[in-house]
Amino acid sequence: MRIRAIKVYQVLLPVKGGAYRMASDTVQNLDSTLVEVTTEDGLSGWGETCPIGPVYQPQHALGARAAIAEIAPGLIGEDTASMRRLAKRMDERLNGHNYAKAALDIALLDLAGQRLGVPVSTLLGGALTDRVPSYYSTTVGAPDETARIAADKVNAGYPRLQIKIGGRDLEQDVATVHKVWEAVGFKARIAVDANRGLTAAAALHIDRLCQAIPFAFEQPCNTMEEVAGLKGRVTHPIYLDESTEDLNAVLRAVSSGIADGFGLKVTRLGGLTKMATVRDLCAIRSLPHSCDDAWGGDVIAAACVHLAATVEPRRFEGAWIAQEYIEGHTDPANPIVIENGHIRVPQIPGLGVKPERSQLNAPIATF
Ligand code: 0XW
Ligand code: MG
Repeated sequence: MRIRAIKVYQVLLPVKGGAYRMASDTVQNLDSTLVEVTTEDGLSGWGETCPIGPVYQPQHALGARAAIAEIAPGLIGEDTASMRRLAKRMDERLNGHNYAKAALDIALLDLAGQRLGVPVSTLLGGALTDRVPSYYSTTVGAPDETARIAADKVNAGYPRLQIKIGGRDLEQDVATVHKVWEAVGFKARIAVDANRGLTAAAALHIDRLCQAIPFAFEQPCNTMEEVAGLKGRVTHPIYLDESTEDLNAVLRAVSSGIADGFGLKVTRLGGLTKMATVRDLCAIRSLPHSCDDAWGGDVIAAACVHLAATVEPRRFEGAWIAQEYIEGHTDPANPIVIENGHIRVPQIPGLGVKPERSQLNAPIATF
């Protein structure tokens, strides 16, 4: 079936509670881009990409929309039967810009699932579970308050926490990690995420001053080279997040042994098809990883959850979705929600979510 139209929508997602603080940036209102790909028989597939502001990573909302404008006209009239041909077509229109191609990849898989009558998880190789664990990610905050929130979230059923540090005094970061550990202990797995914000020296100090606390140290420094320099000098396992800019970066991190695991973003890597390749690469070396995106509503949440369901559970570090930090849903009829720290995998054909028209403004572009 051929593609008849691609519509682009902008959705603003204010942060519940006002602001989400990371070492690299504080965000208040996220700018999400939804794509609706319609085929000649009237079927629609949805995709989404929502970078967490323009500073967290090189990807940003206006860039996504500019890239989609470059790519989309070249997809009109194309047959949706071959995902590989459509990916090639996207690459012929624009070099790079994986995060924009990701929205289209997700929409095309949603279409394929609906057409074949299977959930997207089936297209990704098949689900191993019908309910995936999530994790709670704190904002950079005062040690006592962060520990209180951490304990609450563990009591609410989250099996894993990601504690944000960085962008402030070392003393505060070290105190936060200790207080969280005192509050939750072995009741949850812990990642400590500095979002690129530490110098190698600061990362070495935190590692030493929190020696006995079992956490994964996520993206402590800005570049993969800086993180590689920590290897053998820190005792905590190191996970990469922002440095996984594309499949080549992941391949490099896996093959060189720089990373002990990953915080992965579906859109940064180029969508679910590329994310499935990363999942399989990680499996070869028994590497744990999450399945997240930077931000976004129900469409990107559904995409993360479908892929999450296909990951070997013993290595799965959780699917992070923005639901705890946003009000409302783009699909109030079938929202993706966290219940007891876990998320049910949609069982209906395609992604299992469809933004409700009344929740959307008019398209900002139509191709
Ligand atoms: C916790 N996250 C998945 C949400 C924000 O985008 C930051 C991110 C991370 O792990 O860096
Ligand atoms: Mg991270």
